[in-house]
Amino acid sequence: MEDIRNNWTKEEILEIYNKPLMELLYEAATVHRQYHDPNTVQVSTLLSVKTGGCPEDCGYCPQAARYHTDIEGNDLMSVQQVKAQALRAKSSGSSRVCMGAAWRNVKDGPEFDQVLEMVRTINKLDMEVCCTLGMVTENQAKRLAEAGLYAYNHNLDTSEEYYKEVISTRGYEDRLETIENVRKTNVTVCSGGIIGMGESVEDRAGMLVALSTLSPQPESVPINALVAVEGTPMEDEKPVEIWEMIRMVATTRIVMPKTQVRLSAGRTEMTREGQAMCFFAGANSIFAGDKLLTTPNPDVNEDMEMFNQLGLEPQKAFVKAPQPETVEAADSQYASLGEKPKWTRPSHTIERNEKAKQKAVLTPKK
Ligand code: SAM
Ligand code: DTB
Ligand code: SF4
Repeated sequence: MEDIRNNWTKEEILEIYNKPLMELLYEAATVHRQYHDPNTVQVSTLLSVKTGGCPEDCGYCPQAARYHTDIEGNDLMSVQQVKAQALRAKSSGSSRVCMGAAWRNVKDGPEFDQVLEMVRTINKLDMEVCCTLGMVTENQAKRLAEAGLYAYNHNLDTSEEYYKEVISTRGYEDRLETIENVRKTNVTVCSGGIIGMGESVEDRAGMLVALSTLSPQPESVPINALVAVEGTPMEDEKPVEIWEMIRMVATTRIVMPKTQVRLSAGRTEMTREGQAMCFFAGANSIFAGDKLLTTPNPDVNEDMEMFNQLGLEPQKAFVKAPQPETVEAADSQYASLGEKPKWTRPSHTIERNEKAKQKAVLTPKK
């Protein structure tokens, strides 16, 4: 029953997205049941291991140093701190820890070595380990794989066309190249995007074309609703309507049937009924814990109550792919190459990003 298509066109995807809602839901739920247990939802916990001070200009991101948001920046956490948080996440029902760093790209050196040790430590707790550290080279991806990394998150965020309206400090091709580098290892790929950034429905479909034509398709696709943070260029974007989220989840499910579709940022604004419709439409993963990276997320107890009401069970670790082995640092085959990769720097002007930057210059940080 392998009928995964890697040739979806934008027109086909738009046709799915715009179907009458009841048709769309029925179709998505039917596909969902062919490939997944509809009563199981994978639960991940996010851990911001290095927060704020990022050199990039991503228009949605509170961690970009050039905008003034009131988040608290932090240097890289210690391995012991990460271990303690991972144990807490495990005891509250999470099967995966996703470690995020506010970096443009990974740099070989002591900080990356420390992240590799975090990966080894969490894999030894028998939890799936995911990292999202910005762009990575092939050698860096291999070193992460060797440490026992289960997944690497690197979002395409939107369509190639709209990307130029969101970020000027890197190109879409950098994102695709990083995903290719991860694909050269056994680490699974997690890549998705954000809706509610002022993009058109065509851009949403364009992003789904880019993701669904990857071969193989990403094992996991997070769908985020923009969290409009004060001080960022997108602070005034209006909230995403639940119907848009449901349509996006359902369309993602239909074009990427085997993928875990994650209902990601934005759940604090959704009712339980709204989230239930997203699960019906094929979402089968969430981030749990009262914080995403820097912004709020529903309380774990509330989520557990919702799971009980809906009869949902958290997915066990390593049911979709086997647990990787961890190679200790001393036995590593892949030395640090001290690479200085040439990721692109388009540096075109994005008006709203410039405005937010100017505003930050005029209003010094509290
Ligand atoms: N610095 C790395 C990178 O950009 O790849 C990893 C961390 S970055 C915060 C991970 C992802 O979080 C982004 O690609 C974006 O999709 C998501 N994100 C960041 N800020 C967001 C916001 N305000 N609302 C929704 N999603 C957001
Ligand atoms: C993803 O797609 N969403 C997560 C995770 N991958 C890294 C991050 C959401 C961040 C929301 C804004 C914040 O909390 O800073
Ligand atoms: Fe930096 Fe990632 Fe935020 Fe962009 S999304 S500013 S790269 S932390």
